[in-house]
Amino acid sequence: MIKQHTISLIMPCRNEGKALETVLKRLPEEIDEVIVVDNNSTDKTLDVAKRYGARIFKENRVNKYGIGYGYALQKGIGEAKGTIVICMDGDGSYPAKEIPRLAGKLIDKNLDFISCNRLPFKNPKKMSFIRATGVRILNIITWFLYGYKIKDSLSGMWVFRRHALEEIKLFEGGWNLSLEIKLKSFIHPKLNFSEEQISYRDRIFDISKQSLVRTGLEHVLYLFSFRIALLRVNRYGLGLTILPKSNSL
Ligand SMILES: Nc1nc2c(ncn2[C@@H]2O[C@H](COP(=O)(O)OP(=O)(O)OP(=O)(O)O)[C@@H](O)[C@H]2O)c(=O)[nH]1
Ligand SMILES: [Mg+2]
Repeated sequence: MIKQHTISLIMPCRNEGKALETVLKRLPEEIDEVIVVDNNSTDKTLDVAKRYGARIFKENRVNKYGIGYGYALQKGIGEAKGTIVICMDGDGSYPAKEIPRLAGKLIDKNLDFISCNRLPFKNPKKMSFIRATGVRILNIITWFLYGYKIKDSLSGMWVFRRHALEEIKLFEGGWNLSLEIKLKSFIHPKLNFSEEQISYRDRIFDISKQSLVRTGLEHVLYLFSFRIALLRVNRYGLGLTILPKSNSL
C-alpha cells in the first residue's frame, strides 16, 4: 500500500523459474498483490510463483510466432485488483525496488500512466548495441508518426492507475503490446502520460531467445499500421473506447 493506494505487480513469464525466484525474494513490502501469468512454461516457474504466494494465471494463447507476451499481460491487467498496477518482465531486468518511488510519483504528479525509461543505454552490459539502436530507431519513427518524443518506446515496465486502462482496449497478443499500451495511453485525451527514468540491466539468467530483427520489423509495421488505422477510423483511434457522444473533445 502506498499513500492509500493498493499495489498490484504483474509479471508475464515463460520459463523464468530461476530469475523469478530472485525477483520475488526481493520485492518491496508495499506491493499488495503479485500476479504471475504463465504461458506454456515447462520449467519451475509455476512452483516458484506458488511458493512466494503469487496469484497465478495460465494464458496459453500465442500469436503466429508462438509469442504470448501480450495475451499474458492482457490477462494479468484484467485480473489485477490494486488501484495502481505495475507490469514488468519476470526476468530480473527491471528494478522492482524502484516501484514505491514510481508509484509515489504517479500519485503526487496526478499521472495516469508512467512508462519507465531505460535510456541512456551507456553500458553495453546493460543493453546490447543492436537492441539500443533498435529502440532509438523506433523512438524516432514514433516521433515522426505521432508527434510525441518518446524516450523509450519499448520499455517493458509501466506503472498506471487501473481505472486508466479501463479507457483503453488492448488487442496485441505478442510483443507489440508494449507499443500498443504506450501509444494508446499517450494519444488518449483523458490520460496523463509521462516517462520516468529507471535503472535496467539485461536478463539475469539464461540466454536471450528474442528474435531482434523479426520483432523489430514487426514493431515498425505496427507503428505504421496503427497510424493508418488512426487516420481511417477517428481522431481517437482504433481500439480506444469510444468517448461518450456528449464529450465535446
Ligand atoms: N506469458 C508469457 N510470457 C512471455 C512470453 N514470452 C516471453 N515472456 C515473458 O515476458 C517477459 C519479457 O520477455 P523476454 O524474453 O525477457 O524479452 P526481452 O526482454 O525482449 O528479451 P531477453 O530478455 O533478451 O530474452 C519475460 O518475463 C518473459 O518470461 C510468452 O509467450 N508468454
Ligand atoms: Mg527480458
